[in-house]
Amino acid sequence: PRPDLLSAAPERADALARVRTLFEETFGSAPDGVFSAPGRVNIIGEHVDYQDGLCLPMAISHRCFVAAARTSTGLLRMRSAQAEGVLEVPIAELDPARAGGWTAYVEGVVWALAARIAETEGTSGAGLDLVVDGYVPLGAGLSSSASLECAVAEAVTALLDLGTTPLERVRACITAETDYAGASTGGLDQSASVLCQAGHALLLDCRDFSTRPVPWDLAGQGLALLITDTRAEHSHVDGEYVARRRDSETAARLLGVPTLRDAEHAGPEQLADLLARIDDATIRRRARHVLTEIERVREFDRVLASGGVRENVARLGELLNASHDSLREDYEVTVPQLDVAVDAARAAGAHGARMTGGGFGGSTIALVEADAALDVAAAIEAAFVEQGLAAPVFFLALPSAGAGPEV
Ligand code: GAF
Repeated sequence: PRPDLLSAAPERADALARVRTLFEETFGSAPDGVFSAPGRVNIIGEHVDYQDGLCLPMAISHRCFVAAARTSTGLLRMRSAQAEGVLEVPIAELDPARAGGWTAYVEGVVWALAARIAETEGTSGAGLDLVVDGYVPLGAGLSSSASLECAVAEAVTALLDLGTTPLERVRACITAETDYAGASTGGLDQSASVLCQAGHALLLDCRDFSTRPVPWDLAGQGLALLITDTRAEHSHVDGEYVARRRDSETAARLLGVPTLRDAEHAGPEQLADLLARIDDATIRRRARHVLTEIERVREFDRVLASGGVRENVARLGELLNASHDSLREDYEVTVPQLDVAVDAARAAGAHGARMTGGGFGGSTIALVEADAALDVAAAIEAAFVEQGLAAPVFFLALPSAGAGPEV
């Protein structure tokens, strides 16, 4: 085994020191506070959030850190450890039409909270200086943009005394992503980044964003969730994600329901009858993915509640596999890198493996025996070499806390 195959998130203390130092170098004084929010993996429940479905994400240990101070300049001044220069915009002039690059995810959150800021601050001309430092790999399907939005929402709420609830912050971050940054996503990522709890997965009902923490102690049961960042970069602003979303909306329309979540069916026979009402074969397959995926989340949750991961590892693995196969065949959002990683993990003895996140690149997860994680990673790496693909990066998914202030 090669322990160096597994990458780790930086030590929290080092990350804090780095973002504080960059803030002082940039703005000449210490920040009022540092805030952070995690990336996520979705364990199961993929491409169902925008159809009011059920998802089961968990926060990972990679986080975005934001050092911030309140000012009286009326300006939003922003610097990133991952980009050049300090960018600034008067808060009163924030406008989706000017959105571009990484600052859209910062501006969008402040813009989404503008009414709240006006209520609290009136026209007092409050401003914010922010330095962001993200450790969630970009474009890896691990929600780097949500981690940035959610860390900013924590900072804005705390420093401007907005008193928002966690759910209001989730909604502000979703608005930032969809209406300001222009990525028409479904809310899974922002909900996970704000609401996840350490040691738990989060059962998320996207109908109303209600949640229930689900104990998820893999390490205590000799198991691990291996993340493979395939390094095939993806983006949600691109056409394919939007096209799938449109297909699912078409399916709901053809079935005469507001969302596919409303297309209730009691079992496989009723599901077949329901799907037979859709003539277009592609739209029918899209609907089949969403409807069966929601059922898989229900079953995953039931199985977990009935006795934990270890006792049910075979069935949970089957559900992960079925989720991936449905995303590959019916929803068509995988790419060769994702399929190679999943196939290699399964062949190397993983209980189950699937892509996680939006697809078209990004990452996979594999449920493995803890003492086999390195061997599974090595097998995936070897498969990538054999296929002439760029080397992937491996992490363990350790269930971490949601967004909040750093002490
Ligand atoms: C991306 C989106 F941002 C989420 O809203 C969700 O649709 C996911 O893809 C697929 O489950 O992460």
